[in-house]
Amino acid sequence: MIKILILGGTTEASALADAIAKRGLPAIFSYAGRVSSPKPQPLPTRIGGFGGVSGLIAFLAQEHITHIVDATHPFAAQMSTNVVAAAAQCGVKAIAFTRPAWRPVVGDQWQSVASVDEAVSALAGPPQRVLLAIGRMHLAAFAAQTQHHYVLRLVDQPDRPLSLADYTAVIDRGPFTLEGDMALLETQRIERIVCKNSGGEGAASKLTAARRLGLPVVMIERPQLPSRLEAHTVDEVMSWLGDNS
Ligand code: 3Y8
Ligand code: NAP
Repeated sequence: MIKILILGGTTEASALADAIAKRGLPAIFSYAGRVSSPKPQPLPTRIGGFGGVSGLIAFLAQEHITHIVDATHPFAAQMSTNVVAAAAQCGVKAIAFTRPAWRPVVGDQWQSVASVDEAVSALAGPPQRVLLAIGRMHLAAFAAQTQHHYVLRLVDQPDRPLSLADYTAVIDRGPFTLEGDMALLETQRIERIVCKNSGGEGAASKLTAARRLGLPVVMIERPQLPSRLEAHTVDEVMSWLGDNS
């Protein structure tokens, strides 16, 4: 009897959860517990880490999971690495549901960097108003470039002081719109954007807005992931589930 574990936290994961709920397949949706009130899903939902690879393997056994769909974000490298290790050890079938990286088009002024630390070094230079659209987890590194005024886009109101000196926090969750991002860049007088190459639609509007306003973007490229079976559409995942159930 098929039973699916969806590792979520992305637009793609939510779209898949809808399709699986409509098909009436037994499934559990999983969040890491990064934000205070994650989007409700039409499936039984668990929140929090599993406790590394061994914790994940124990969960798969106790819930009789037959298929894992890793629909986490391209930067959720630890979770995706744990999925590959757990599936190999316990024989549960696994697939990643991910989206292609963004590519620059004519008019884009991107500086590609390999990591958050390289993004910090790229900000050396005279004071600017910089939009940090990378969420909350990696902000501390930017305290090394104290000369800038940072505009931060966060999902939740910070519950403790941030380690940056000079910042404005904008509390908002995606998916974002072009008009919303144009307004943000203009009202906050943004001169430069730092973001992750997440791909997908939910975070892409700031790139279109930056192109229109002629703003440079420091683009943090994706971390390396272990090789794995990948799908890019809900239909591909649903047929993989059908073919393998
Ligand atoms: C907790 C669960 C859906 C999913 C929606 C997508 C789109 C909107 C755009 C900017 C970029 C950023 C951030 C972002 C986007 C979607 C997607 C996406 C980027 C939620 C969610 C969870 C998270 C975790 C959160 C991180 C942060 C990253 C904000 C839900 C809303 C910057 C990534 O405060 C924190 O600790 C936030 C942490 C990981 C990255 C970071 O390093 O801080 N996402 N985001 C998931 C969990 O607990 O398991 O409530 O929906 C989901 C979404 N955020 O169903 O429609 O698919 O990517 N999320 C990035 O891409 O750069 C914002 O501001 O322009
Ligand atoms: P990560 O660094 O790869 O994972 C760190 C640990 O968090 C994992 O080892 C695991 O803990 C736990 N975890 C991650 N995703 C989980 C999930 N869906 N369900 C249960 N536990 C999970 O992950 P992250 O970058 O912190 O991302 C956390 C969540 O936010 C994911 O759901 C991801 O899809 C979502 N998200 C992340 C980003 C981003 O920029 N990183 C953007 C949008 C959404 P254990 O080892 O204890 O099992």
